[in-house]
Amino acid sequence: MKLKIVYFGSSLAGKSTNIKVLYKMLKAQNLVKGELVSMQTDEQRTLFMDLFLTQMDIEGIQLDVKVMTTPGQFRLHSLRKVIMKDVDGLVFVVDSDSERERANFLVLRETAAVLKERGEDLFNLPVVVQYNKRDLPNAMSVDELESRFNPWGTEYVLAIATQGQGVRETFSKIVKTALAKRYAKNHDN
Ligand SMILES: Nc1nc2c(ncn2[C@@H]2O[C@H](COP(=O)(O)OP(=O)(O)OP(=O)(O)O)[C@@H](O)[C@H]2O)c(=O)[nH]1
Ligand SMILES: [Mg+2]
Repeated sequence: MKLKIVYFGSSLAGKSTNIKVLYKMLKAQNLVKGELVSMQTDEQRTLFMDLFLTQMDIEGIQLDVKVMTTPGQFRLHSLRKVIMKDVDGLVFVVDSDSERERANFLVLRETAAVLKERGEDLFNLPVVVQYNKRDLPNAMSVDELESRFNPWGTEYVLAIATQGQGVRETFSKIVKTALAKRYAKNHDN
């Protein structure tokens, strides 16, 4: 079975950090296939995407998961649309920095629009919300973040991606949620 998981969120929210840390963790367990591909500008901002493939065996069923990030910079709208093709599950990486509140909101709105252009409804897709940068002194409270950035009422994970905290948990949750949705889809006729 194949799954495509996309991490989205505002620029600098920590998407690439999540993917890099996750790649390392999974590689140490021999669960990745090939290299981590990252394309970034000189300022370390994602220009196109980050991508890697994992292969795992769950109860005898082989699961291939393609993990990707979108580029957060606003001008890269058309790339985000391409990357969302056939997505099975999304991780919304939210920057807890109170100064990034508007950036988080704008990316949520834009992602909904990008998916709508593809005929998909962001609010009906499997999503896990990750509140990243919990180490920042000016981090917004979880209650505030929940009321603004979790319109799905879905599970959330608190993370400090730079320290690896919450990274694996986020990934496990989205794989589980996306698989459950896929299973339900295949059995509802
Ligand atoms: N303090 C803190 N910094 C973090 C955390 N996660 C990521 N960062 C830092 O935030 C900056 C941006 O992280 P990236 O992972 O490159 O952000 P991105 O979402 O990929 O950004 P774009 O590629 O522009 O969309 C880097 O300097 C990271 O080291 C965290 O949990 N806490
Ligand atoms: Mg990036």
